[in-house]
Amino acid sequence: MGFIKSITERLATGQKPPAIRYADFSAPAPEDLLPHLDQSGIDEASLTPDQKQWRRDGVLILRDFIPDEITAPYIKRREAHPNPAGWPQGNSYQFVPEMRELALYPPLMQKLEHLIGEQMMLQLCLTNWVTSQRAWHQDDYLNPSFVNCWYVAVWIALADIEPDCGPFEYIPGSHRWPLMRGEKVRGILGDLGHEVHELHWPKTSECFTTPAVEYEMKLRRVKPEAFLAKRGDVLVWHARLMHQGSLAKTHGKERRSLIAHYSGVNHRPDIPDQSRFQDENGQIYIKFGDPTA
Ligand SMILES: O=C(O)CCC(=O)C(=O)O
Ligand SMILES: [Fe+2]
Repeated sequence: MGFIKSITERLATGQKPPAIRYADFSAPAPEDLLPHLDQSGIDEASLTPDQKQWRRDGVLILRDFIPDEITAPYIKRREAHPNPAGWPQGNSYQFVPEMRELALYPPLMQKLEHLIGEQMMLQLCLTNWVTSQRAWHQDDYLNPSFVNCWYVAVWIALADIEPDCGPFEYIPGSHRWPLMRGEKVRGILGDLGHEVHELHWPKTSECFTTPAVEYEMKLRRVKPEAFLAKRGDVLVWHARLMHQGSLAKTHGKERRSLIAHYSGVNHRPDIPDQSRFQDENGQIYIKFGDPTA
């Protein structure tokens, strides 16, 4: 069976299958544990246009969504940062109110709740103004496995995002693919003799996840789309959406954005109440480390 399958695939893809395949580090998503919009058999007619787009594509694109006066304070603060890579820590929003206010913009938070079905809380910001060069992955695998897609991320454009800067790329509909599992990826990495470092395993494991995902894309005959944008445009993406920070065609070209990640308030039993803080609008963010700092 393996031999015939591999010949058929080789004819379909023109390529030898990689030794490690997508199925080796993914699993069917446990449907009864997923958010409502990920369930099969829901009444499509009852959904809003935003929910329909989410269910179909795994993204919600909100053009011209954040007014300039809301992005301005963060842009000013970020421009003044001495490090061209921005803040190195993912929890920098704890110490930078301008970042937190942008990531917790109430109309955006309402959209997230509308898609996921519960209030979302901020837990990570990426502040680099060049591409992350993170190869294909679904974000859910970065979390404990009980999170099961009660997680979402947003890409907020802060200037024109052009094709050669290494834009965010995604595969529409890939939020219905099997779910990448962190423990499976770490298991394979260890078996291959690599160190499974607490922070670095998602990057180290790209040596086998990238060829496996690229092969899977060929088999499924799907092509990525790039998020080209203007200041104030937002792309919200599903925790199971296959995406990457593509390589810049013009090396080092600026790509001004704020990327923010959120978890559902009822799906993080590992994050204690003492680490959850509310801003003046009632939006929740997580403080890591000493919560009194
Ligand atoms: O650099 C990018 O656009 C993608 C970053 C990413 O994968 C993420 O924030 O989850
Ligand atoms: Fe990601």
